[in-house]
Amino acid sequence: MTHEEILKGLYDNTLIGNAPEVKDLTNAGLAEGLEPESMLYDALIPSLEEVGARFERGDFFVPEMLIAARAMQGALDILRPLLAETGAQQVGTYVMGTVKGDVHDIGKNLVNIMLEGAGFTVHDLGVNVAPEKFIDAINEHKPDIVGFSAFLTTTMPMFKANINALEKAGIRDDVIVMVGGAPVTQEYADRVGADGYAADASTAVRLAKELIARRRSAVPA
Ligand code: B1M
Repeated sequence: MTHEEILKGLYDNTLIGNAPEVKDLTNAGLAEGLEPESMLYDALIPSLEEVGARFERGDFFVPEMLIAARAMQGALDILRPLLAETGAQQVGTYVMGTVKGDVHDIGKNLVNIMLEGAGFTVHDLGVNVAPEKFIDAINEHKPDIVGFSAFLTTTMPMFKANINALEKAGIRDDVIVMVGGAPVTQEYADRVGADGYAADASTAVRLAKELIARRRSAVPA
């Protein structure tokens, strides 16, 4: 199979949620020397974008979105160690979760993989994470950064609720707050008082490093 055929197969089979075929094609891609990043950004993510577009048009329903997501997760399980394999030095600690009311996790998981690859220790709290759970995890792990993911316009207000909870617990200034997720914008992040926003996983990693460096240089030795 050519690289183009594998990428097209990954796109088409993710779209219809054919998880076994997506797994086989991911393995075939690796065997044929395709870059993991290429499979991700040239096939798997565009396919999920098309799933979302079809859902919006009413051509797909929740079950179709779910099986497409499962097919994507299968590929991510195979690609995860390769995407994270950089041998980078430990650069910081990150607590991450999808906010309360929201069960989307593929984008969050991808950010986690890239953070781990860049040398972060990541404590992933999963999905539908209540503010108290973020606070407990911050108290336990003392991270440099806490990351809130939201993928629905109806769950984005949880950013503010989480930040309010951090303030109430007296730990807002102890941690950098980053936010992200498909509907989030820089303007929204600024409005809720987050310290950083990134539109995708690689920008999230770059920004996380920058924010930590800025904070460390601001603290007197
Ligand atoms: Co849902 N869903 N979904 N869904 N779903 C969306 C998000 C939607 C945009 C589809 C659409 O209408 N076009 C839409 C939201 C509309 C809106 O609010 N604006 C939507 C809806 C409406 C819903 C339901 C309400 C449907 C229903 O029940 N009627 C429901 C809600 C459930 C809930 O959470 N309470 C629902 C359910 C689901 C499934 C469970 C079926 C499934 C999720 C499975 C899973 O995640 N395990 C699902 C899926 C698969 C999608 C789409 C198709 C794909 C999401 C995805 O994984 N994208 C999605 C359409 C779309 O996004 N185009 C959609 C790929 C992923 C790599 O990208 O998530 O953007 P993304 O992550 C990026 C960046 O956002 C960023 O980096 C990531 C990697 O580059 N990023 C961060 C993420 N977190 C970050 C954190 C950071 C920084 C960057 O710092 C902390």
